[in-house]
Amino acid sequence: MAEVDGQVSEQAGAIRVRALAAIEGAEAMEDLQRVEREFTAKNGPVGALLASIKTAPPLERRGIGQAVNELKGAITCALEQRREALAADRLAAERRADDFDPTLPAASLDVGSLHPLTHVVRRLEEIFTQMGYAVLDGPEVELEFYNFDSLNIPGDHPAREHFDTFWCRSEAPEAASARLLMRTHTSPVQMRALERMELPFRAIVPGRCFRNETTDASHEHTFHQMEGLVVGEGITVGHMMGAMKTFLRELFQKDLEVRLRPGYFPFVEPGFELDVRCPFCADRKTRGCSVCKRSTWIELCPSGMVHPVVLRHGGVDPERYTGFAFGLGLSRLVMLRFGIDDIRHLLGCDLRFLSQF
Ligand code: FA5
Repeated sequence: MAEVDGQVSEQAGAIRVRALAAIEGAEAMEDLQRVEREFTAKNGPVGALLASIKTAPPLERRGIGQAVNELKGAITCALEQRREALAADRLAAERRADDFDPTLPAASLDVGSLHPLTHVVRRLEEIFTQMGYAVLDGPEVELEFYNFDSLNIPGDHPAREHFDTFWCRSEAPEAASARLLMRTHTSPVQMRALERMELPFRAIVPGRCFRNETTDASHEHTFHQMEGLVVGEGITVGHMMGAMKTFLRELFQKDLEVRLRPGYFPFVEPGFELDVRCPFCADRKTRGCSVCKRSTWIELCPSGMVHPVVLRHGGVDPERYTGFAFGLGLSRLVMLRFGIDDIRHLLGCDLRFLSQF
């Protein structure tokens, strides 16, 4: 062990005696904090001793470092013991006080809870990962190319009118399709997945979308969707129906009928509207309720077989591979699951609403 310079060791001993006496003499937490600051601050006595290392001969430096560490350890230990003793004294004094009533209920803690959207997203992720799906993410500020063009919706396509878009302003002039927008749906992640994922694959994409729409009880400018995409050899509409039935059975804990109606989206062919038998009145004798507007069916999501043009844009050979995609209205599914009658509650940040979950 390196030899400690006698003077340093004397100084360390003196600081230790002073520090321990000051700690022992602290009558309250505030005094103890002051003593702690005084001795452990960089410009305090321990700090000064440590700084002397810089000017000490090389052979003595290790010894000085060791002496300072021991000193720090002794001070920390004494501080800790005094802190515990003061806390115990304070508690004992409170218990002795006349107004201490141990039968009073404890002060309530404000405990947070999960947002209803988080509940449903976590459950859906659990269900779909059990079915072998990957959970993907994509940018909310998206390129026009991914949101529209790559999905077979070029600039002059009338389907663009369906998506009321928030465009991002930019100082620099952009090339066509390099313009930025707030994604209007989770479908752009379809193209990003096709570009990156190894085939075959199954994926879901829960996420926020934005539309420049007038809001009402079932429309928000900011809402959630969950995209689903499965691509491989021999994938058919039958596989899509199977996946939807399975996830609905898991989510609602009962077998629910689904049906397809024709639907149109430029990035699927054929395209469908997928409906589900209303989970709230399917079992009852009197069919129809306010949730399904007395029809016993609820519109669940648009869906379809991925258009060959989209597969080609993603570098996938449509002669060999097929796939299905769906775009679940997640916000509306959450409303259905928890009986919420106005979508604006979801992102309204009202604690009276949120604390119910
Ligand atoms: C689409 O967004 C397509 N990308 C869905 C798709 C994916 C089709 C894959 C085919 C294949 P649509 O605009 O219909 O489709 O929106 C899908 C769902 O999002 C709707 O059924 C609805 O539940 C929800 N949604 C749409 N706009 C809003 C809004 N303003 N507020 C709340 N939910 C909305």
